[in-house]
Amino acid sequence: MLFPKRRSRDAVAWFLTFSLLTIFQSKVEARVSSPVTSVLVQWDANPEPDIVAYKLYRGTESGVYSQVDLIDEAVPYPSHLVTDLTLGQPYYCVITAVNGNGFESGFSEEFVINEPQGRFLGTVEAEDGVITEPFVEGTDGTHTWLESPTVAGGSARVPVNIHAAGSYTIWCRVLAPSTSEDSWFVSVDDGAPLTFHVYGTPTPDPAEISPDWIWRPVQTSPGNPLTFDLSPGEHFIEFELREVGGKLDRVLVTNNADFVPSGNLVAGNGYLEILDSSGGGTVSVGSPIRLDVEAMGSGPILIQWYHDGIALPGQTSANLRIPGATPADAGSYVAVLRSGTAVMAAGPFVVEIIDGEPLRVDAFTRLSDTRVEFRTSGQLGTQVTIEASPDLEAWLEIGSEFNYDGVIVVDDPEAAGELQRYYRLESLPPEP
Ligand SMILES: [Ca+2]
Ligand SMILES: [Ca+2]
Repeated sequence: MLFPKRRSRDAVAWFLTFSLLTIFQSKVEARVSSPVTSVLVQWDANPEPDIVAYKLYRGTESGVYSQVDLIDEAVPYPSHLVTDLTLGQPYYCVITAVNGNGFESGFSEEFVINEPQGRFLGTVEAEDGVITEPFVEGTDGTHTWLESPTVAGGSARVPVNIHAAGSYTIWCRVLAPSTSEDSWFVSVDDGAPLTFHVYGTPTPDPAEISPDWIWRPVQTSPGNPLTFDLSPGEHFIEFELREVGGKLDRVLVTNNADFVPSGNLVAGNGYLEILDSSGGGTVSVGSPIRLDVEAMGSGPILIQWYHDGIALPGQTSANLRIPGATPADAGSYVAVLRSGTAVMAAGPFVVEIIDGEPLRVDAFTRLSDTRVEFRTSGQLGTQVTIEASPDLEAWLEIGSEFNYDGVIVVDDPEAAGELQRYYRLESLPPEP
């Protein structure tokens, strides 16, 4: 990656090797009112000998950098912990290098840190909220819930932490065995209270009424969950019991409209689910490799892609993209996902690279010893056999090389002293 030069004799000439950054979300703290996060950014050193510092610019809008961190050292493997980021807020960043004369380079290519990946799901126990009477805790020894056995009312103010801006559905695990104990008032962030009938209507079909604990979304008509636009940070959902007898166990928020909770789901800080993954198969040389994984976690999801067991720098999003495939990109890919205490792997995605162009010799060189070099195009990633002949009649195989990059070198000692020598190359298709 090349960077713009400044028009000054003393200017920093610029990185040749700034590769895109490996980004690790190193820690996540949850404060009551403003959860923050830190991201470790690493980059390749500027190879010039007189670099003394780097600057990392960032802002919440692309191209607009409102904050700058000075990294006052130039080490072989520079890195910087960017702190005080709002959870789930993407930051647009560039890096510059500064030399001993105080000259600063142009900007690196812009990159994004702290970008939320995937879908989010959070659960919280109703009884962990701020409770006012006549709500009281009920328990069967295993589970605990909120109820008002004799008189309606009371409130439970339940905090939820949101890691990514989006449109959220609120699900509740409730026991509502009759139409006279199946409704709550619900408000989000002190908004106007909504009437939440568990079955979506005050007069449900009797067949809908469940004698067991069930998950139901906050809805105003059957099968039409309400959605709430929530920003990253802490929000409050408040419940007030509208009818005596209903029981409220836990609350779940998710920006995955397709998610339907079931059973005794407790997400805690370690819920991670791979929703979908795709990619792999046969890719032509020069075509893009695309591998995708979609996941849902109880917190921010961190992703690292691996190729044959080696972590790929910068491939930390849900969508791996390699713009022009080469034979070296063939192999097995895995995405490792983390959310809170949960770790999961997606894949392996097996990628085979094929080159449909016929093999062609573009240039031929006799090296200073007895070796010969062919510069070829087409059929990258195949095995190529090389035969030699003094007279176009008697052919002898002198080598068989894997064609990684089009340059094929083979030793031909019998060519020494010969005035004429003929060669032919044949590509063998990969084993099926
Ligand atoms: Ca009712
Ligand atoms: Ca509970």
